[in-house]
Amino acid sequence: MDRPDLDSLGSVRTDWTLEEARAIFGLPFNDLLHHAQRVHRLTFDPNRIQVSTLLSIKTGGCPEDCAYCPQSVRYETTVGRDDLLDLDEVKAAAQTARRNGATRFCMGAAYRNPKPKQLERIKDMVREVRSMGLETCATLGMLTPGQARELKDAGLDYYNHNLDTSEAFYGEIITTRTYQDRLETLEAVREAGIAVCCGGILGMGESELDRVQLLHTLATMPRHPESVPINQLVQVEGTPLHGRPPLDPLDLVRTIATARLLMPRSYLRLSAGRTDMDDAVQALCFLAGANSIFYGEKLLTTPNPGRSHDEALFARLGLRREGDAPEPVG
Ligand code: SAM
Ligand code: DTB
Ligand code: SF4
Repeated sequence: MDRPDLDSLGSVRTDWTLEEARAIFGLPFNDLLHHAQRVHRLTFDPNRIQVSTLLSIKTGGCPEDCAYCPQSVRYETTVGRDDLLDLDEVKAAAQTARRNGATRFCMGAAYRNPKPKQLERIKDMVREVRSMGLETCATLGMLTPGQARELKDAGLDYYNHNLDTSEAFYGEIITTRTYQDRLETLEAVREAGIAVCCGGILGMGESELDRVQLLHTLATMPRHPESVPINQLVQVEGTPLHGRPPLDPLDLVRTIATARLLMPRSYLRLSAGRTDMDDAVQALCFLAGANSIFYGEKLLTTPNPGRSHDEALFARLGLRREGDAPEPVG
């Protein structure tokens, strides 16, 4: 197996071989964490966490068949079907998010792809949120190159579009759009000059190799995504993936550490699934290089640890939010 020179880890490379990625993933846990934390410190303040807030601007009724998702029309879940929110509702939610210390506001819609009229309204939301001094992010499904340019012109900073898993496992999870469709949307986003937020989900029944392949695909893109969300599957009753065996928390930590080494300058977001993780596991994820979370009581449709819980955790770990003033000295 190609074994990378561990002391040279830390430079940005897009030519990783799959064997190198596997070798990193398979390191003894303590070596892996040591190098991940060492490399993390080359770029980032290890005690700072970026905080984003999510809002579902269009919930439920999605025609796609993503087997993890409670918003698909194909599965019977408790998620209803709402219309696209009004601009005022989005504005109010963004104001609350900003007051609570978020620096980025991410708007999610249960679309396969946005229609022209929907995109017009979403562009107004982007302009409004940006004028409030927040970074903007959206996740709306597939985009054409023209739609990506329109969003960029409206002031969109980030677009979230996940590969979710390896190309090999993908067909077990989604049949209504292909891996290639996803890569094309990501290319359109990159070409438009919007920062890319792209990651995946762990705990869907994928193998260790699938996890390494997902990271390898991300780390061999012509440019690494600026932001990489690592979600733990939130098991929702009524979805096909409900009842999957739970993810081993150490596998989550190992995946984050590998992502940190393969993509040294990307933000790694410990995304969905934190309500099922205890604080010690989250602390290990931060040690492995995770440096962003979603803040607030809710993700899109499922719960997230409350603000007071996260503030207490940050205090216990001596972590500070990006954008907050540094600790006074003396
Ligand atoms: N509909 C758009 C799309 O799929 O591209 C945007 C919203 S979709 C809910 C955004 C991402 O949320 C998905 O790609 C998936 O990675 C993540 N997600 C959805 N349901 C999840 C679940 N139950 N557990 C973990 N992550 C989930
Ligand atoms: C991402 O990777 N995770 C977020 C965000 N991007 C849009 C979504 C998580 C959704 C979890 C299930 C739900 O709340 O519906
Ligand atoms: Fe629709 Fe997105 Fe859910 Fe898939 S993940 S069913 S595309 S909302």
